[in-house]
Amino acid sequence: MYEQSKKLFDKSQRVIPGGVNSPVRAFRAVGGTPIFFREAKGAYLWDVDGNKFIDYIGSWGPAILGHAHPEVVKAVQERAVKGMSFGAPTEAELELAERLVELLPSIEQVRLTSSGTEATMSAIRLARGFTGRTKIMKFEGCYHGHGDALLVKAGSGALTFGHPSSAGVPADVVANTLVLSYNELDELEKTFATIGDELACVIIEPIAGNMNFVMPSVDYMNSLRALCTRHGVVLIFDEVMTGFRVGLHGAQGHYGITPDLTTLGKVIGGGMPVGAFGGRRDIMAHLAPLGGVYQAGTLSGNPVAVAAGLKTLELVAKPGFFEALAASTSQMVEGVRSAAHAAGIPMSGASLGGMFGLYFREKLPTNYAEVMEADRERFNKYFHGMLARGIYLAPSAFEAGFVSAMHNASDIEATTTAAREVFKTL
Ligand code: HOZ
Repeated sequence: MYEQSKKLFDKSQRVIPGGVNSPVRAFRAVGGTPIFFREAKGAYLWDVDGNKFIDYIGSWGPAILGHAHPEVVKAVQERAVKGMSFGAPTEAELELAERLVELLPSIEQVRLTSSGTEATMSAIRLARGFTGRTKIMKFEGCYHGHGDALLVKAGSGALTFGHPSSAGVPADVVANTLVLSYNELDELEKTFATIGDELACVIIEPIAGNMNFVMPSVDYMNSLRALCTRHGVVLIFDEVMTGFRVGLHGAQGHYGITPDLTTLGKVIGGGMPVGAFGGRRDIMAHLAPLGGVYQAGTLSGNPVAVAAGLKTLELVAKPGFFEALAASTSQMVEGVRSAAHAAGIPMSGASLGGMFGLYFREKLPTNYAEVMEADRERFNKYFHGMLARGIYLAPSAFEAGFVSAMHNASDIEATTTAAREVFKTL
């Protein structure tokens, strides 16, 4: 069934470490051979062996309009023939910046990068430059790209700073990164009471998408905002995943909270490499060339990528877009969850906009420790069962899933039917 993929994977492993350009693609968590894709259109993927799949990864978020949306493709083609990169300002990047400022009122100024990782690294440097403080806080289970200072796991207690979670990251580099439990108010308050005035920033996924999909409580998020304000700490919302995915105004719109800085990526590039960070004007004014915090990029604001992003934002802003997307996403989640229950399998699920999580445990997880309690072995069997029935899910129990505007009622029905069959075998 996957003969060509297997051949390509064997060849790839000779010239690409692990055969992939990003570790989760290697299927290590679920076992088996990664699938090599040939083509994608709308809600569907076709692999090199000719198998067709309904896609619930959507390139890990960007494909909100479905793959190869004709208007996005046209915008890219029209732009590409006029020059692919200038390393100099273009009118299109101004337009994208204006659009982001308009849709996310917390952003007064924004700078474009080429990836979400660059955006989060730069936002942290900026927060440190702005506050003159060194320490930063993040949360267990939140992933903010692979910048050194953020590849850190929790220390032995709330007030112990972290340890590198990757070889090659010196202990010194993460010595100032504090890792707290996600969504645990007591711990947050105690930590702020002790070192709040020493923190440059707190960076958080306001809805976590890298430990599957976890929504913190409203109370927790409001308290986090209030504590940051009281202690002069820059609050960074990492909305690389949630931005223009859970709703037109992101997770910040959902919670009604104004962060000081926001990082973006994925949807704003419409499938091309774009990231961004932006927020309060007084903070952004510390960036070079205005201020002393250096940040740059040859392909930042790349015109072809920006053209894809602008067209995507135009289309997702159409009235009713997110209502329809949210309806099909929750219908799919509900369908799969009920199928599991009917088979006597504990499963919980949640979604917002076009992003969702399903877990093999009775109750929705609220933090990393609870996410870890989900039945991974069962997930792996479920993953392969769904794959064999043409449903392409993230190859890990700890990734959020994504639905596009092109997933129609029969795709959702096919998905729940497949799930019903697979649950009988688990
Ligand atoms: N950062 C993504 C997982 N949360 C994986 C990206 C990729 O493999 O393309």
